[in-house]
Amino acid sequence: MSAAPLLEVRVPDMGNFKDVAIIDVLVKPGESVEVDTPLVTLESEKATMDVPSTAGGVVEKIHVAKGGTVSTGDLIATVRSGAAGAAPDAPAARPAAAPPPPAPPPRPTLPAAAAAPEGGERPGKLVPFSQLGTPTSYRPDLPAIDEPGFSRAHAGPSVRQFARELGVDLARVKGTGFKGRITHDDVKAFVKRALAAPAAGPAAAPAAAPAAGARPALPALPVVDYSQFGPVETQPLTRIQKISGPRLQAAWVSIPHVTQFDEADITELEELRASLKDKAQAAGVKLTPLAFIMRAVVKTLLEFPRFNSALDAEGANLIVRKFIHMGFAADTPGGLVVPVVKDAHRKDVYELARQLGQLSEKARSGKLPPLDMQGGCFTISSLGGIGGTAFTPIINPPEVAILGVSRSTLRPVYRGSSFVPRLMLPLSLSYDHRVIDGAMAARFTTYLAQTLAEPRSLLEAVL
Ligand code: CAO
Repeated sequence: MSAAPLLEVRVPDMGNFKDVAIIDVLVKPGESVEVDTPLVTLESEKATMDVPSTAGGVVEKIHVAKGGTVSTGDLIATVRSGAAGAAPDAPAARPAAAPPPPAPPPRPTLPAAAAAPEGGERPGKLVPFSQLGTPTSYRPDLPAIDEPGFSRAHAGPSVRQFARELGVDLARVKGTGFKGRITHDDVKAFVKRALAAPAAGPAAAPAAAPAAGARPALPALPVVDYSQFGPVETQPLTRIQKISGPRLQAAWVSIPHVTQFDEADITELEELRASLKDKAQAAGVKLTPLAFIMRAVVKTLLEFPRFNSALDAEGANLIVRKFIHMGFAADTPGGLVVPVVKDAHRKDVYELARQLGQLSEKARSGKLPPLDMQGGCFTISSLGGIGGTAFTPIINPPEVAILGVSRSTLRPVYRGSSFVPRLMLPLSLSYDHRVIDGAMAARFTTYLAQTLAEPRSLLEAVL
């Protein structure tokens, strides 16, 4: 009677993956395995998988070690066949004496959700991160994931996928499974503890749980060495850009922005402005379109006070302001700044124009004091002097809306029974959708457009 045959288990076809890290070896020599028992866990940058045994029997030798790497066809283990579970048709199990085999046929790759039934392991299935759902670190209620620690954690692919979906850092989870392996239940218990932690007090919180209200870390962007593609020069950001950059990013990430586009017929407004411009200039005032637009926005805000409000810190109440301090974006050599015209609702168009000129001048010469940039209720960002047809301005918190103005153009507009040339001004209103809904935003821009289209009212004295 001959000895039971020695069978080889090799790494199945992994497509383009090479030198994939072995993050766990799940069996030892002398242990019994069945067909499909996971032998090792591999993790590349993009996928994680268990390599299942293709033979049933007793593990004779493990040919790889945790921390090493493997590629398709590499020998993982030799298994002395004859024990329960041997599969006569297992494709990758061959007598050890056989010549080096070609890569075994690839198994079909299933989407992660289909491959991982609740509580069970489905080995050998590549699980691309793109199919893993929620970005890993985008959970305000859980600590950020430490990727190296996550890779080292003793857990199978479906548990890893489950943890990724929930944003759980496996490095922090204590495994209660066989040899300390982390199970689905361990991940669930971790999440329950993390969610209960704030109510239970700081002592019960996970070590690195963020403070209440803390923002989740953003997924990291790749660090690129651009010089590998061609000559480069590093230019530091200006002081203003270094300050405003994180604020703009915070606003962009924290506020659900929607932008409502509209256009106003400012043909008559421009005729009126042209008729007043020289006289105003003689009095030392540059009567630009922005002064009229600001006056029209003040009137519109008085009709729609919600746009002049702020959300309180808890996001539960609106603070509706009874004054209008109007910010306007100014392009300066050092970067974008937002001077604020205080009490804009108490100023006529000439006074607004005067303030715009003075504040712009101070901003461009870098002499704008902090007080002149504080207390804004609503901002106008005008690119009309430069060009463009529309854009999506970023809200300037704690404000809840911002008006973008682009360059006016003379266009044929159908009126009555024919086209007539009209000067049309593009408006782009970005608003915080937590505070303002789309219908209200459309009413706001419609009212504003009508106000701009009938400019006489903009010249009324302000009491
Ligand atoms: N359509 C057509 N022409 C316009 C216009 C519009 N919407 N708005 C202004 N103009 C014209 C003006 O009439 C002026 O022409 P004249 O000198 O012949 O009268 C010319 O453009 C320049 O105007 P201005 O820029 O001097 O004055 P302003 O009041 O329109 O704007 C200010 C002042 C400070 C807002 C502007 O200079 C500025 O800095 N704009 C950039 C704002 C910005 O960067 N926004 C982006 C923020 S988000 O990144």
